[in-house]
Amino acid sequence: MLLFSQRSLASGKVFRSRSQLVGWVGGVGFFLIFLYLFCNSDNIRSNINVDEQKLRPAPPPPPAQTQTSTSSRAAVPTTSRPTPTPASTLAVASTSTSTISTPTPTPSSTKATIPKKIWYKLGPKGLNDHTREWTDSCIQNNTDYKVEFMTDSSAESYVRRTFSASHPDVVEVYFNLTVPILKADLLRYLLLYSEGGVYSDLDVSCSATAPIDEWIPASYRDSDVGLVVGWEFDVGWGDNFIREFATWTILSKPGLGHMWQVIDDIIQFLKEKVKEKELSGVGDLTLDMVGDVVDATGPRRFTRGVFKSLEKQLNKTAEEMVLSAKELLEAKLLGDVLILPGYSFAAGSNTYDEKDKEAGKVGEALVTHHYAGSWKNDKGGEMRKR
Ligand SMILES: *[C@@H]1O[C@H](CO)[C@@H](O)[C@H](O)[C@H]1NC(C)=O
Ligand SMILES: *[C@@H]1O[C@H](CO)[C@@H](O)[C@H](O)[C@H]1NC(C)=O
Ligand SMILES: CC(=O)N[C@H]1CO[C@H](CO)[C@@H](O)[C@@H]1O
Repeated sequence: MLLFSQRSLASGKVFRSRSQLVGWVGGVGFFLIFLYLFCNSDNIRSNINVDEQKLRPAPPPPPAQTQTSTSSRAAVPTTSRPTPTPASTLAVASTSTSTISTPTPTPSSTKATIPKKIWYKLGPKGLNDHTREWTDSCIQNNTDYKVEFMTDSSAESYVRRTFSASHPDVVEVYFNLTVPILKADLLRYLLLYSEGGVYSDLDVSCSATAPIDEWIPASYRDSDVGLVVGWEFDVGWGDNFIREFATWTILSKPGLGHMWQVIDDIIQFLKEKVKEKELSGVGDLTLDMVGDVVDATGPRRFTRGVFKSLEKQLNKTAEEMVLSAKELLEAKLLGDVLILPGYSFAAGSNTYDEKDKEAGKVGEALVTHHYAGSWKNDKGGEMRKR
């Protein structure tokens, strides 16, 4: 606005009469008011949305603490990095999958901050030397964070305790599911939805120089940040691939509508698969039947769900939001979702220009994902002994 009026003055118009001056000033005033309303219509809209969200009931109550598990040994991890999927296969990248269920009432975000708690999920074999070292790096460099290692059984108790009253269908799906990776994916979204905090896979190590409290850049610490995600693939792949958020590390406030969207989409997807394959329940689903895990419950499911939820919150299309948040060298806030650049959580799968590196525009890796992928067997992970 200031810039605009200075420019008008700078143009050095000469007014021959007072009425001409008044008329000109009035016209400019009108135009400025119009311009202001036009520019702010988005803000006005999102404020309305936020207020609507605040009127909605609270999320399920947080569960009581579960026990911390002791660990045993597991196989030495193998490393294999995924590559992004060509965009041509993804008609659904941005648009919604059909949602049959009625939307679950959830607030979009609360005034609360992201809880200082790190969540891990152990497989039946517990930790090994590698995962112990990696999880230690996060725990020891963030001593003010509580840490909880969920086990198969503590996770089931937690899901039952937390969601039985409000979402019995979710509990039923969780208990029936047998494929470990599908269960583990669903669990992380359920934990982040009900409890919030930092979810981390066991094969992730943390920077020793950037504590979690500093992962949100200083310029955003006063903003309403509900969810912090990092691009898994963003820079160095051209344009013809699907952008997705890493799910090995996610930070969230509890009760986010974005997270519920992801959960709801997964429940619908699994139920539809059961119908399509004419099974008796989700317990009969195998890894083969669900197709690509990345799409079913993993990073692309998560990314689509978050953008679908943001579409409703911000009245923008996923495409325009992705375009505004791609090839990031700095964090970008969309609504209450803070998207970190590829180098933050996935330095190994993003490549940057030398000149950007030299100019110091490429920041440090906050976490390193070691791609141990214990779920990458034909059963989708370590099976529990029944
Ligand atoms: C869960 O399993 C029970 C018992 O097999 C079955 O009756 C029910 O339909 C299943 N529910 C889902 C959602 O798969
Ligand atoms: C959302 O945006 C579209 C186009 O940008 C506009 O036509 C529509 O009226 C908007 N809806 C709301 C609820 O603001
Ligand atoms: C500053 C700090 O606490 N650094 C620790 C980060 O984690 C590594 C691995 O556990 C430790 O060796 C550092 O001392």
